[in-house]
Amino acid sequence: MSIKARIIRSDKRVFDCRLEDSKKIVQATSMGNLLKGETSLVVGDYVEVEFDSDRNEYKIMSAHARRNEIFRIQVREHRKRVTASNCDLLIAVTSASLPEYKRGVLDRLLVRAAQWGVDAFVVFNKMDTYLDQFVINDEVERLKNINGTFFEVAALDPQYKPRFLPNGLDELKQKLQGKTAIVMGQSGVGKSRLISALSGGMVELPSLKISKVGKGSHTTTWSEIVSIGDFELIDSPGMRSISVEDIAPEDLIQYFPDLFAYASRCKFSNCKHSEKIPGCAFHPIFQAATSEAKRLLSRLESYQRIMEEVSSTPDWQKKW
Ligand SMILES: Nc1nc2c(ncn2[C@@H]2O[C@H](COP(=O)(O)OP(=O)(O)OP(=O)(O)O)[C@@H](O)[C@H]2O)c(=O)[nH]1
Ligand SMILES: [Mg+2]
Ligand SMILES: [Zn+2]
Repeated sequence: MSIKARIIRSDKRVFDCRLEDSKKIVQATSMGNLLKGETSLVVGDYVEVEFDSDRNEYKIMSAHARRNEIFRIQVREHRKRVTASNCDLLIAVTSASLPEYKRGVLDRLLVRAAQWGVDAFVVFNKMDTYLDQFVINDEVERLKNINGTFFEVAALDPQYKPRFLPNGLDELKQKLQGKTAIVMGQSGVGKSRLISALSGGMVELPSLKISKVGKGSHTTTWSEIVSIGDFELIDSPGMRSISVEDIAPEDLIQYFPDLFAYASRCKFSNCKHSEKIPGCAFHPIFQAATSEAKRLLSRLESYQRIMEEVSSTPDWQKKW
């Protein structure tokens, strides 16, 4: 008889699986056919395991269909690399200082969330070091049409009470109940520290463990799910920059839902939506001097910057 389980850790052939009913964690090896190609097992996958009493071990017999995938296309090898599955959320972590808050990086993470089809939680971390480097409410306002949720925290100080936003660490914890989230952001923003804070100190900086598995290569990536009470988090190794070069230029606008509304009204096809094109749906916004227009234009700027990047990679390399 087979039992449903979830893969919470992968190490090439051996997987830690958590049995759905008893929550017991067992090690299992996989049937060879489940280790190949695009469907190769990843953390987050639900599988059916059977206990082999002769060999005294669990075996993964089959895998359930995935609800979604955290993936990127490896442009040069043109193949799709799936790193985790069945996530509900992307937690995009930014920091008030060291490293400084960067809109462009956050916008890239939001593009990924949209592409993967997961909701975005945006965390402003290290708010204990916040000294008016940027106006946090403006940043939230700027992203109000992307359907995200925003949190103000200081992972180093779990007692920190938010001063600008309605949501802090407690609300984050609450809204995570029953969910699986992947935690992403630039190196040093405090992803691991945040996970530790969310666990109430039960989890000690999981990145330390992860970096051993993913040693220096950015192909082996998320390898472990950390279970915290009623929710699960996947830490990820920090990135210097969040590359989105594998996205097809024609798809990009959909991943900016706030701009997409305007772009679909533009009467030109293949429009670059630049200031110099009267008749472009964005043209009036360039003329407007309102803060609303400014915020939208800063999103358009991110879009155009990413567009340049994705257009410089030949399309055929993005297929797999
Ligand atoms: N002042 C302050 N420092 C913090 C806060 N959160 C994290 N840090 C510090 O920032 C540094 C980086 O934290 P990590 O949690 O390791 O960052 P990370 O995002 O996991 O980094 P990578 O694993 O390299 O991607 C550590 O020295 C933390 O102590 C915070 O809320 N306030
Ligand atoms: Mg880390
Ligand atoms: Zn246009």
